[in-house]
Amino acid sequence: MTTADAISLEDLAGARVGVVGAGRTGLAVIEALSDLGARIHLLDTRSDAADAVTAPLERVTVGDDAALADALAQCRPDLLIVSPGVPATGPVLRRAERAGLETWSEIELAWRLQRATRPEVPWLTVTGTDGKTTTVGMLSAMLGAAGLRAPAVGNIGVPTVAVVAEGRADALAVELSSFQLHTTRTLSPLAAACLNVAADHLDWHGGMEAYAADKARVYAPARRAAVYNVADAATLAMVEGADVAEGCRAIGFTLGAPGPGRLGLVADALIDRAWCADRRRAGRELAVLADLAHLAPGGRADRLPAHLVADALAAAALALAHGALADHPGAVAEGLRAFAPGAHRIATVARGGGVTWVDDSKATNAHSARAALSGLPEGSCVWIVGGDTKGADLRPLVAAVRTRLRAAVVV
Ligand code: UMA
Repeated sequence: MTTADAISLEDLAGARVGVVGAGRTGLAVIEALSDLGARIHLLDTRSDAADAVTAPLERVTVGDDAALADALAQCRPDLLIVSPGVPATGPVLRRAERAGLETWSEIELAWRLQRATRPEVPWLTVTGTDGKTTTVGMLSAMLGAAGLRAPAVGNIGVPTVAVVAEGRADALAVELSSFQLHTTRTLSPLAAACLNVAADHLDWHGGMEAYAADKARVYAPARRAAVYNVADAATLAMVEGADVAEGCRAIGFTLGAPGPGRLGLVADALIDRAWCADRRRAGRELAVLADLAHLAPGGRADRLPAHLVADALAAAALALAHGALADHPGAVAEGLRAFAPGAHRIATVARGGGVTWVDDSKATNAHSARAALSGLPEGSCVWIVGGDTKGADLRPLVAAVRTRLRAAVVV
């Protein structure tokens, strides 16, 4: 990839910008570019792409990505903005790289727009193989409990650039996928977290190393906090190798008792020993497991899947980086109580006769699907599951969860 410093936002007026993909991301990008006065060339493999778009643009529709790469060479844009679905190893990005064509993600555009319009609005960013969506939802709820308008945006399904263009948020809780990070260059979040790294999207990135390298981009350059998972050494290694801003702190979260500089769990309490004044000697209680009980099977805090507690600790570590929480000590607990997970994600949809029906048909990988069932007793679950395997081997997952299942409905 090229470095993304040659073109600035001001240069976009009158510039030729190629937009690849007219999904949720591409449509939001087109709208923002149109406001900036760019000349838009939309490239997609679908002929009905962007039918509803009213902004003036030139459409290029071709049969496959190889033809898309050829079309790109013909329209010779000054800048390319790619949708997250466009693979790093595919012909479009390969061709752009060979041609030295500057390439941004929608996130890169959104961040530049943020800096140009309301630079005081901080971003708190979350990546990781599992738990991103839950964590940004919890983070948004905690910031909301402190009185901030802080929507959850990004890979969660809400294009960030659209929310930035509206200009109404006080802070953003941004879920970032490795796809989005791959072509993001100048982002500097207030606080950033990588929750964990397991094999996922290997076909898109071309291997585990490339996938992890894109995930690690989340930390560069974080300004106040780089949050890592104590149980996943790869995330700490990412923080240690990251080019964070001067004064940025590394903060760990753990399901064990936290030492200084960490958030963790002591009995049923979520404890902060990173942000509180007395962190060298003691910690402070942020919330208790009962604040998460509504997320557990049967509403029982003792059946809470461990990964949800980890997500809550990561969200708290990020939220506390925002100064607003200093004046609202109860915001972490209040946010957790207010948090409701999205549909189709580890959602208990029915219960009866000792059987729990769990809808996890939006599980985006085997690892998170496995975590979803960890809190259930043996033989008690009808599991509605689906998604794209994205090159992963599902056999270990099936072996690990089969004893918990009564049946599976595979979508
Ligand atoms: N297209 C091409 N050529 C390509 C790839 C795509 O022409 O090589 C075109 C398709 O024809 C289609 C459009 O691009 O018209 C679709 O673009 P897209 O696949 O990038 O999807 P979007 O609708 O823009 O949705 C994206 C994210 N999708 C992916 O990362 C694949 C959504 O994450 C995200 O919610 C949305 O942006 C808003 O930011 C989904 C996802 O599965 C939920 N993410 C992965 C995950 O969580 O594991 C990373």
